[in-house]
Amino acid sequence: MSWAGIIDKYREFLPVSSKTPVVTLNEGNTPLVPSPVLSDRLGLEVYLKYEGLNPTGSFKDRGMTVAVSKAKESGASAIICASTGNTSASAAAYAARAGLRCVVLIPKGAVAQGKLSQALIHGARVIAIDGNFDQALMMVRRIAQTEAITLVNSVNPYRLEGQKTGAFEVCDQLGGKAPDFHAIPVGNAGNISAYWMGYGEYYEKKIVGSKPVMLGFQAEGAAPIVKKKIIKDPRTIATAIRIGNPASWKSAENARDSSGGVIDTVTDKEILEAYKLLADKEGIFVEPASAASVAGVLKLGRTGYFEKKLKSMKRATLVCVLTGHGLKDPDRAIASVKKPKTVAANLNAILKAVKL
Ligand code: AN7
Repeated sequence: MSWAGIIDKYREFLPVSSKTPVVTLNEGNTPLVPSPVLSDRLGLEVYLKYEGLNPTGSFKDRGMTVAVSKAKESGASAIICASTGNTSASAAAYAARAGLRCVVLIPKGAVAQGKLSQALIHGARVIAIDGNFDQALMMVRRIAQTEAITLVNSVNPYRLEGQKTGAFEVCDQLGGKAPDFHAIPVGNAGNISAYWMGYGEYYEKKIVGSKPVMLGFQAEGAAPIVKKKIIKDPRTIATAIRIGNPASWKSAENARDSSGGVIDTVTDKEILEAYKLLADKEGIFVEPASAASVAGVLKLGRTGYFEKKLKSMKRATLVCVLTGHGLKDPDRAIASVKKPKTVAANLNAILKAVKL
């Protein structure tokens, strides 16, 4: 078998041993797709790391295979997480495969349908709280302290260990080079921290000769890191990143500052424009949160950021992580387009409607 998941592929970089029971759905190995439209607009060589093609449709599977394998190794019988949706979908699937019970806390009414259906169909016990993600995270942290249940949010270090393999793959796919720029949406800030860790490890081991400039993007109404304060009531249509007090706040700042990068905001309007652009011009369907990385680099492009930064770099490469699949949030897609027209079942009416 050629690909058996990220633990099999990157074992030497991960905290596993021959005794660890590997719980995998063959996550990882996602395509790095060239983006002609963004390359043209930005004057860079742009690639899209399509993480929506992981087994449960988001990047969360990379961290979850490690967290759930380690939970099983430690003899746990149950896992718990708070989630804006994707973590719960992934936790539920890996728990099902591992034979563990799974409990998830979600903010009521703020999780996209695709994600909710995943958590439920995999048999997780789903509790909606009358509150937001930050409150849900606080609750599960408390529960995991006193109850016999393993927390699998990204405060569990095994999650970031698994997620750092995204950076390894990008470098491997670029032929043993790190990109010059790495753009990524920021919610709870685990993924930007994990990528920075991954690039750092490949650099330390001299597998690559440089590290990228890290570019993180938060939604305008949910941008605690940019605004340097906790947002009590975060708001954005990108529900995945509707987070006001990120768990990995400090390490995200470290990734930004050590790499000479930026963490900036994008408006919901900019997110939706990038979402449509990817679908219309590149044939790639992502959920709104994922489009934040693309919205962000387009914004930086408009302000001349790359030209200023690039004086010395020729043919610079930029990788945007597309964190989740568009099918996660079908309601948003339907709300963003014209509804299909119904016509009589006859050829004339159909041809008239098609307007060839
Ligand atoms: C599609 O599922 O926090 O900055 O509970 O689902 O590592 O949090 C999801 C986050 C970006 C932000 N894109 O990543 C959850 C959750 C998508 C996401 C993020 C999330 P982090």
